[in-house]
Amino acid sequence: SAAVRREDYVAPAYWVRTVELGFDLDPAKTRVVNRMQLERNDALPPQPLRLDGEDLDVTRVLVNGDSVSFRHEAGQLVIDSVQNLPAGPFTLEIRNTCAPERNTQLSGLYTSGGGFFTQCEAQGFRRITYFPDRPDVMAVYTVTLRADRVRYPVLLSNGNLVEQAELPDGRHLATWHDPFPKPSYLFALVAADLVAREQRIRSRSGRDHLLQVYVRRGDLDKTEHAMASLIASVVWDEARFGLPLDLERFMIVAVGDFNMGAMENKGLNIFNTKYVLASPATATDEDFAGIESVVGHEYFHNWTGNRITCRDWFQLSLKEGLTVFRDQEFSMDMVGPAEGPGAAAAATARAVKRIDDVRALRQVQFPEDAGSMAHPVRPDEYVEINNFYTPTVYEKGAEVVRMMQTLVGRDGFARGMTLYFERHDGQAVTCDDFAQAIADANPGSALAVRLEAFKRWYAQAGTPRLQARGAWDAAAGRYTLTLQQGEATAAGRPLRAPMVIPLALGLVAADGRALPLRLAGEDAGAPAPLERLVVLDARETTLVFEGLDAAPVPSLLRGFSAPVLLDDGLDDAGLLTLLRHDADPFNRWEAGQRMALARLLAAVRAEGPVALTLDEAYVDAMRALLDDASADPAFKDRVLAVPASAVVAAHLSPVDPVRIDEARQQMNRQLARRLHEAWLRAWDANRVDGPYRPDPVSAGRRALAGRALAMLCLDAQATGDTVWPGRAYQRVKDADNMTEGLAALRALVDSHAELAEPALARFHQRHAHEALVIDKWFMLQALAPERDGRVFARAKALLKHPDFSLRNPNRARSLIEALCSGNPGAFHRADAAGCVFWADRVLELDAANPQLAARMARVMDRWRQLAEPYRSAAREAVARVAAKPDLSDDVREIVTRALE
Ligand code: DPP
Ligand code: ZN
Repeated sequence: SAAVRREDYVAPAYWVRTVELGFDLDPAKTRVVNRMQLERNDALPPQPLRLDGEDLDVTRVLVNGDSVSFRHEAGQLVIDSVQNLPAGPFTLEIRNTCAPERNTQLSGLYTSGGGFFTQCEAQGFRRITYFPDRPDVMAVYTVTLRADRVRYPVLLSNGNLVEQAELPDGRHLATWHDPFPKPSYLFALVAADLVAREQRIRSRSGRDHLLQVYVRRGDLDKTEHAMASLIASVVWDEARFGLPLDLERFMIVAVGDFNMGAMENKGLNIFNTKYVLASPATATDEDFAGIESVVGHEYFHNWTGNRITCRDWFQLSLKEGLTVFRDQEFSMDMVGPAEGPGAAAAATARAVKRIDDVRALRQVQFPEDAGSMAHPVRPDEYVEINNFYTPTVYEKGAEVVRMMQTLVGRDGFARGMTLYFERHDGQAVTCDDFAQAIADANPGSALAVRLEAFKRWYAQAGTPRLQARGAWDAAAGRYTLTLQQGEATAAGRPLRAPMVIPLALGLVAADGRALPLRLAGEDAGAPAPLERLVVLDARETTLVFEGLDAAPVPSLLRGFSAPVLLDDGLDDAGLLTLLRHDADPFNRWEAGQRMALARLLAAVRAEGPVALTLDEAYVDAMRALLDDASADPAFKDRVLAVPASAVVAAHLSPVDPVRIDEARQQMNRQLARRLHEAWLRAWDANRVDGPYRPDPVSAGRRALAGRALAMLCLDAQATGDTVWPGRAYQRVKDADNMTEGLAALRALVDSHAELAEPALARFHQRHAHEALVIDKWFMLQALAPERDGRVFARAKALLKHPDFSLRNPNRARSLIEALCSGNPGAFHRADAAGCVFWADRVLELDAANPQLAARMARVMDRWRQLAEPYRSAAREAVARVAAKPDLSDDVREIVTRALE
């Protein structure tokens, strides 16, 4: 189908006030009776009634009880006879059937593990029944489910349970009523054989609520953390934003086949098992953190997304950017407080969370901004909306909200949220409405006075570049900093207007002192702050700092105060000063990463075979940090991590992924060799005793110990040592938690140790019945550093493993996405076999699950930037996919844009 454009928005011609849905659930043929109360939108001239529908069989259409003639046109059911559609309220009844067991797209109503589940965002409801399937049509739903009592003992839908009854023939029914008007994308139903962990809570406002986490029998012992995360989310949203739980009953249901991470259906969140199930034996520290953040995310949607929703899908970031921001803040507050007692102690741990979020942004969103799918946070057009659930809409969208908070302050932002709900509760609105509310609640703020310019963050694609150059006048004690905004990364876009960039900064002396920041013209007698926020809104800004008694090193963009690519021109000496002394832990980390990046880039750019030799200065700095007993283990782990391939690639043109991979591997081997003694000490110092707990302190220690073990095994490969691989193998056998067991397995696999094979076999045998653990087993093999083509060959062979299935999204991602997008060094090959593999899988997947296929197709977004021979191989593969005649809209949009 054709592209949809944001500027073409028109209000709906008909409103739906109430919906009564009746389901006779049957895997082969489910019967749906859909009775709606409609009203013409009298702001528009009378026009035909159009309802969306996909893969449905319609049996009857009645208006006020009478049959009416209709036709099908472009995926819609159209009733032309406007005279039959009265101006006042009328009833429209549709009877249709659908086939859940044949629904491999996992959009709409489908079966998984013998139960029925739904996924309606963005446009799945039209695969259940005919409806104006757009988010600005909000209705009150009453849903009756009828199904076999034995096979489907649990029958759930949104809202509150109002009736349950036994039926003849071994069937039963349940009726649910959701009092909140909602768009169709928030509809959900579940009918399955499940059990629930339950918890009754009384919220701050004194209301009682029932919280439930539904899983398959046998998984109940893995629901404690999800429940704890849900309770923490309820408490946090009320404390931080004054937003209480508005439902008597809040349900989470886990399902093994799910395209997304989770879905915020009103009162009935449906989750990928990956973000619910966790026990120490099956889930890593990262999984525990992921569950906390996704449970939080979906819960927070209840206000930001459900109570106030999107007018149209171009506004997706209205709910997603804001809700990612909220879940990031939640996770950070769970680590420790931002202000008040305990804040100083929590600062580094909070910074580690920020570092992880920024790492993800740079690894995934920055490349998106620089590739064929680059789009603004609020896109202007789409062919398939599912393709726009992107890191730009989510993660960059969250950065935009974060900048608003930075510009108006934490309290000012909370006031803005309050005004947003005062104005728009119960409505479907736009990103403009949100920004306006935050600005209006903070008149005179740096945001309010530049609101129109600030909103370019919603409108312009690409990552803005910012260049900073300083000039030091020792005699005058004056430092002049010139900041210039360059062009953004998005390929082929017109020159953009300057962005509003909040720049948090400090100045650090070579001896480590934080220097006072007195701008020229300010009172020399008054105390000057040690950190400032400067708002850049012009192409060029000059800042003059006076009264300095030492040459400063600029520490810019502290805490990553804006999502830009900064070039500050700092040399090793400056970076070392920041790494050692910066008061901002984020920028300390950044300085260490920048030093590593410079060395990788030099090695990749040099002529001839890649030959990276780490210099003493860098090795000494890393050793000093590793041996610094006062430094936080999680922080050390993040500094010692070699920058990701995508981060290195962002600075290269053309991009040779194999050279990048080679340089990264050499760097890891040298860090392993040269810091051998320090890794031994880190291993010894970071043992975690006692029962497993996923708290950030023990997780940080495990992360660093895991890295030390990986380094010791890597070095053992070079020296012939067998002790460390032996220890790792022992740990695979008897670790009492998945974090340590998996880290040990990875240490063996990544170092290509001989013990990797038996370790993989043992691990598989031990966890054969835990699908989420077997996903890890596949993924770890697909992500191993390539050596002589062995990793690629193994990944290809794993396609035929009896546990592999393309139909299960988690499993497909764990092998295919991991190899194609997570392991560029193995995927890109001179013989083009990686690209052939990719094209085959995308075509295979597209026939069953276009959404998932389109996700995999994104691997080739940046093929144009590749060096030869990888570029030609990639182009050929993309062209082959594009040439397939009956491609889904999803994949077609991705490959067409890639070839444009
Ligand atoms: N399930 C997705 C999310 O929560 C889409 N809303 O972000
Ligand atoms: Zn979301």
